[in-house]
Amino acid sequence: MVTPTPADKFTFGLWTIGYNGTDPFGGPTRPPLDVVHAVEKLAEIGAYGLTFHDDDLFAFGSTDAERQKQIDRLKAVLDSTGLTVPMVTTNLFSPPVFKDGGFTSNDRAVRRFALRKVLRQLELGVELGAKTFVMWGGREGAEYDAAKDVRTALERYREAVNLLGQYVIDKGYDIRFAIEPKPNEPRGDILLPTVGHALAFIETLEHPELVGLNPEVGHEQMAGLNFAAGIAQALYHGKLFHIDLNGQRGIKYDQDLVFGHGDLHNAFALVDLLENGGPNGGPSYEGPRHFDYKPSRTEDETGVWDSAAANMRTYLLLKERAAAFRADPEVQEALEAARVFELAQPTLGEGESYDDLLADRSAYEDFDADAYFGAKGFGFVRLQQLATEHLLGAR
Ligand code: ASC
Ligand code: MN
Ligand code: MN
Ligand code: MN
Repeated sequence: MVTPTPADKFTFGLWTIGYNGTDPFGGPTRPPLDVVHAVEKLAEIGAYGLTFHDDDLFAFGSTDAERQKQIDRLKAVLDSTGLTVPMVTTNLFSPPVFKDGGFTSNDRAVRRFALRKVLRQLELGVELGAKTFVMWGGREGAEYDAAKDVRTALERYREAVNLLGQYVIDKGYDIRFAIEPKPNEPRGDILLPTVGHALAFIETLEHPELVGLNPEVGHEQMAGLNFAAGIAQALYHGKLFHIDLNGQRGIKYDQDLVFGHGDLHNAFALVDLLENGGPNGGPSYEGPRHFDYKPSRTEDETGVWDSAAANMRTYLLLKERAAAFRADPEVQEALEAARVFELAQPTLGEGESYDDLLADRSAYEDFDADAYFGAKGFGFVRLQQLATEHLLGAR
């Protein structure tokens, strides 16, 4: 049950297992990881797919021949292992040309170059069968208020995403876009910093149906937000197109720890939501469970594969615990007592108008607000303790 198989749809970024340990204070602690070896190892440990930025596979500035050679090597190992590429993305953050962003750089030539780089990677993604194209705008932002006209930058962002949407419509491609919010790092402040900001932006697009979200656990937690709650809202709006799972411990730099090596309670709530759909049902997520983590720079290659396996094992353990939580009769009774199911009941009766509500004396004039809940509680703490005991394997 906790042995991953491709049916679990676990995917990894090539940049995750390929992270060589470079951070702002030190260079690499591990040698480069070749893509063929990476895909073979991922297949061995039970993963379903690989994702990548263009520059993860072929270095920025590669000749067409060098680029094609790497694509051919990738295709061959995908064939021999059966691994898939369900998502691709573009690096618009590492090359110095993107130091003020890609789609929203103040410099127009950079913006045009960024769009060409994205279109090229989009073509490759479609060729490899990817269904999602992620856009993480890590450099789209600023350190200084005077340096970036945010409203105009959003207009350029919109122009770029509209162009991409029109492109896939005209070409008839079966691929959708997923915006990945992040509040800061590497920029002091990043545009579309949270799930909520991105949801509002998407509604302004010419083809909002083509664009959803790729929320990352740590990115929302860097903003002090509840990730599982953000995912519930993304699902509610039909915008959970993809997901980046990892671990983060509070409001600090982007840690990209192994999934669960952070707020484990919230990871439990998240897996319960993704796998069981929430106590009152609702739209569900069927896409890949994608890990965007970084094996810590303290680890050697064995540690890299141990950490990759740890992501999947923790997810499956949480899935097992969440199923036991939902199946526990005492939990069902506690949910009932906490009125969690009552929330599914509309506030107005069928066909009831505001006039009917205004005429209902029991709703207001005769409603004793002080007495109503004075003596009785909801029992939310008991419910959370039951969740905690299931999470701990104590029930
Ligand atoms: C992505 C993505 C991120 C960043 C980061 C690069 O595509 O989802 O969070 O790039 O992992 O280091
Ligand atoms: Mn991150
Ligand atoms: Mn990510
Ligand atoms: Mn990341």
